[in-house]
Amino acid sequence: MTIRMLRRLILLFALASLLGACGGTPDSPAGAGVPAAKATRTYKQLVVGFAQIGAESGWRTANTLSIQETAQDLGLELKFADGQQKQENQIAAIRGFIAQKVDIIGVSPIIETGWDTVFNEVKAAGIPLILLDRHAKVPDDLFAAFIGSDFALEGENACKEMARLLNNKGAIVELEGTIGSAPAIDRKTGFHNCLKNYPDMQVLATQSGDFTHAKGKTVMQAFLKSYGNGITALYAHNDDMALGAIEAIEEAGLKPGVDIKIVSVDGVRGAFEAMVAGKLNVTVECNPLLGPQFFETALKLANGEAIDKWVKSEEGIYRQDTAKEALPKRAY
Ligand code: GYE
Repeated sequence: MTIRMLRRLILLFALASLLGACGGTPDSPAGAGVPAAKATRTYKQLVVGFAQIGAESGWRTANTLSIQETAQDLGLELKFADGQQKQENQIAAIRGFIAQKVDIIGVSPIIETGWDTVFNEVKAAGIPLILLDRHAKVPDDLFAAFIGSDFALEGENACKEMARLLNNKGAIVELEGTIGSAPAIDRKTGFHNCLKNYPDMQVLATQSGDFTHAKGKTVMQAFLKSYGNGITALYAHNDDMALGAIEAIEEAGLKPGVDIKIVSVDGVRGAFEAMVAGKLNVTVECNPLLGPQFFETALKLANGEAIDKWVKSEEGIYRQDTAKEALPKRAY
């Protein structure tokens, strides 16, 4: 074979392999019996459905914003459903996400019970489920991860703060969150368990204010009517109810934060303003900015990566003395 012939042969070979590379379908396997490697997903290829509770509090508004803004920043497709405080709406939204074949479903269950049927449907559809913020009473195999706070620890911390404010002695009224919800159940349990260490601190009454400002105010009015000056402190399961109660206390001619010491949970801006004004004593932080952790976990699940079953939030405790300095730095 001459050098010329050899050159031609090499050229022909190169051309043939180039044509082969261009002509194949992109999805065709590399060769018979060799499966195509599974591509790693990116955020831009992810479709996530999220069934939110509603808009009952400042915490919830901040939580929704965090989810929507993070989705936008990451460039993923978010299907967002507002449950308007109704479990049946959240269940219908989840069923809609299954029908739309989303990659991942997230839900913040309004109450702990009543989810088994729909969660089983999610499982049967092979879609990973993330519980965001609130957990549900279901078997462990029905959800992939829970992302959120330790509500019982928040209740315990609230009790310790209360003991410090009251010098271990006082009569407390308790504004409970939505009945049957994880934060209401655990914040109550954590608080009451810790109270056993303080025999001179009693809870006079517990009633639900459904986590809203308006109901916090009306229930506090009823507490004041029944117990009047006998109340030395208020424990509210969230800031919004405490802020409503502050109005009721002032309207009754008493000084919130002084005549009635107040400890609440969340750490929203309004609570910091009330602390600066001397009307609220302590807020135990509960972080609503869960968007980044939510989508990070969603992407890992879509790619079959290992994840933690409980992704915990990091939170602090804020008192009046540091409120002024902390206020400008608050993100919600
Ligand atoms: O504390 C309250 C909101 O589930 C942790 O829900 C959340 C709670 C939060 O309505 O303000």
